[in-house]
Order: sequence, then C-alpha cells, then structure tokens
Amino acid sequence: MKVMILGIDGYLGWALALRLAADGHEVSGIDNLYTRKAVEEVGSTTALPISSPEERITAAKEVMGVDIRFYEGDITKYAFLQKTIRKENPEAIVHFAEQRSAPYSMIDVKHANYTLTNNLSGTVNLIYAVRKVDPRIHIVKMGTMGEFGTPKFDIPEAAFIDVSINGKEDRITVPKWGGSWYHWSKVHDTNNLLFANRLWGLTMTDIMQGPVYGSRIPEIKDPRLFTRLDFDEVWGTVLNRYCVEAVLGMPLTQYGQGGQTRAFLSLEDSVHSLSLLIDNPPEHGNYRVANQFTELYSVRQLAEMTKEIAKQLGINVQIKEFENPRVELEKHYYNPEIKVLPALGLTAPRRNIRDELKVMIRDVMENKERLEPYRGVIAPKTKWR
Ligand code: NAD
Ligand code: USQ
Repeated sequence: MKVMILGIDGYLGWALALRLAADGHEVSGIDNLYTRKAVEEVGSTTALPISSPEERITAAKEVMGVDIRFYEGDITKYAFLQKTIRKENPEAIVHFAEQRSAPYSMIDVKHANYTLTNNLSGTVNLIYAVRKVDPRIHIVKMGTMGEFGTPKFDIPEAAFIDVSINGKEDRITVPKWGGSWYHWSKVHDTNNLLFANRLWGLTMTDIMQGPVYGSRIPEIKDPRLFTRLDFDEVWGTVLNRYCVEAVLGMPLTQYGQGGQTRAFLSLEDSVHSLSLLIDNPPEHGNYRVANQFTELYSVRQLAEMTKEIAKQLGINVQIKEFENPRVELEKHYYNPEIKVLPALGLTAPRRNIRDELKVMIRDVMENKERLEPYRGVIAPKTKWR
C-alpha cells in the first residue's frame, strides 16, 4: 500500500516509516523539522543522537534496502500539502504533524496560539486536500487519550453516546476535557474530523493514544536509524524522562502524589497498532475511533519500576515528589474501553515493560557523557498557573 506520513521526522513518524517500509509498503512523508528546532529552543536535545532526514533515508536504504521519500515542508501551507499528496497519490495518510507537547503549549500566549493554530489548521488542510485529491484516502489521525481527561465514567471507544438530558433522549459527542492547550487542540481536531466525515463522507480513523515509551523497534539496527528520544521538562514524556534521570543519577521527577494514571504503550506496540489500523481500514465513508494503549500505570508505579530496573543495572536512584506544575487530579478513577485493536489482534503487549526499560536505560547509558550538560533542563519549570 502507498502510505504517506505527515510528521515523518518525529519520534513516532520515523519509527512507523521504518516499520511500514520493512513490511513492504511504499512510504513517503512530510515534515517541517519543527520539533528539532523547538527542542533546541528550550535548551535541550534528543537523548539518542539522530541523523538528518537525508542521512536517515540513505541509512534505511543501506541497512534495510528500502526507499523512503521525504518532503521538507509545512502542512499548514495548503498549496504545498495538496500538491505533495497529489504527487504521491497515497491510499492512507497518517497524520502526526502537530505540536505534541502539553508543557510547550502552556509556556505563554505565543506558544498556546502556535499550538492551536498549527494543529487545527494542519488538520483542516488535510481534510480539504483529501477531499480535493481523492476522497477515498484513509485519514489515520493521531489524537490522544488525553482528549478524554480523567472522568468518573468508563471512557467509551466511540464518537457518540446516547444520553437523556432533562428527560429527552439524543446522541451527543463523548464528553471530553483536555488538560492543556495541546490536549484541547486534539479535541477540536476531533470535532473538525467528525464534521468533515458528516459533510463529505471521508474515511477516517481517529486514534486516541496514551503516552508512548521506549527507544527501539527491531528495525533500528544501526545508530543512524535511531528515532528521537526527548527527556527535558517540556518535551520528555514521563517514562522516557525517568530513564534519563536514572542514568544521570538524578531523582525521578514524580509530580505530586503520583496517582495520575495514564494508558501507556511501548514504541513497538504503537507502530504495530498503527500498522494494524492502516492494513484494516474502516468501511469507506466511516469515522472510526480507536483507543490505543496496552497497560494502565500510575506515574508512581512507573517510578518504582524504573528504580527497580536501574538497580538491576547497578544504578541507585531516588524517587522525589516534586510540586506538581500541572493542574490535574493526582488520584482518580480511570477505565478506558479498548476493543478495536484487540479485535485486530493486539491482545497483549508485544514487549514487557521491564525489558523495554532495561533496553532504554542501556541505550541512554551509552550517551551519559553527552547528556551531562543538559541536567538543567530536567526539573519541572513550566507551570500551568
Ligand atoms: P514529534 O514532535 O516527535 O513528531 C511530530 C512531527 O511533526 C515532528 O517531526 C514535527 O517537526 C512535525 N510537525 C509539526 N508540525 C508540523 C507542520 N505544521 N508541518 C509539518 N510537520 C510538522 O511527536 P511524536 O511523539 O512523534 O508524536 C506524533 C503524534 O502522536 C503527535 O500528533 C502527538 O500529539 C501524538 N501522540 C504522541 C504520543 C507520545 O507519547 N509521543 C502519545 C499520544 C499521541
Ligand atoms: N509526569 C510526572 N513526571 C514527569 C513528567 C510527567 O509525574 O517528569 C506526569 C504528568 O504530570 C502527567 C503524566 O505524567 O500526569 C503524563 O505526562 P507526560 O508528560 O508523560 O504526557 P503528556 O503531557 O500527557 O503528553 C504525552 C505526549 C502527548 C500525548 C500524551 C498522551 O507528549 O503528545 O498526547 O502523552 S495522554 O497522556 O494520554 O494524553
């Protein structure tokens, strides 16, 4: 199948490109390299050094014998996006190309507006470009489990629910409650996708994914094929951060009481799930929601697990309760439904989280000296209020 990846230079985009190419798909992608620049903007870097897009593509050819086509450009530029989609004529487009950090969106009004503008206009451009070029293209849009927030009800894997309001029955969209401007941008995207589906019958999978962890998939056999791995307080996600903190001998940054529970998955499970959803599209004209995760953990449980694995590797680390910089519940109910991916074959994690932690900590240990100067970007500084 011909698949185009928007955001191909990112953590998930590059890993998915390798997986799809290895599986025999014809892969192309677009990226404006914004994440590379924005991570530098906050004084940080990727924990594992990454090659330029050109070097990566050459390495993929040499190591795996695959051709991946790369277009540098910004998907908020409609003419560029439409022209590139027309040229590639893909059957599926995976849309990752958004500002993906919650803290980055909370820095100030400029960063909030950048996030909302970039994310919403990129998605609306994609909708219009697909409608224009070929409405049969399957839009595989990456949303987030964080669109739902942490409600007291079981989170449905659906776009609509039946309700009774003041004694009258109707269907409404599933209630959402984002925890940052970033998370709200994904909620707004979902509404826009639903509207486009209703207007023009475009075929879509809207994926609600939890935080991803890990540094490897089997295709990463050469350091030139590494995908990025962020760890600073703005761009790093919790478990990836814990691993770098452990290697640097810094306390693990548990925010508040640590009861915040999220729906996690490994990088391998993320690209595997995406492959399943691409290979098995919904009926033409349908909008499908897929919750994407394998296991629920609190951030305290993850800190304890990281401490245990680091100890096995000869590193003693402490867990420190930091004053929570975010506005969020630190103890709450959390029970998301998941049935689409299990029906396609994802019935259990393909990687054991403790094994992945070991792999990730070892990968980061190789880079310890390089990362020493970045100790200052770890402690939480970006505050929600
Ligand atoms: P990332 O920042 O590493 O990748 C996103 C890529 O999109 C970057 O390379 C960036 O340069 C590019 N991009 C951003 N705006 C663009 C634009 N206007 N035009 C072209 N390229 C643009 O992030 P990631 O971790 O790979 O996340 C990918 C997607 O998955 C994001 O939409 C994110 O919100 C979502 N997601 C990520 C996680 C996670 O834990 N990493 C979890 C759930 C959902
Ligand atoms: N947290 C800590 N310590 C840290 C970092 C985070 O305790 O050092 C806590 C946060 O307070 C939060 C939880 O860990 O409760 C998750 O935070 P995170 O930074 O790992 O993830 P988040 O900001 O939610 O965003 C990430 C990705 C985003 C994706 C989202 C999935 O950056 O793109 O959408 O995970 S979800 O969390 O399901 O919304």
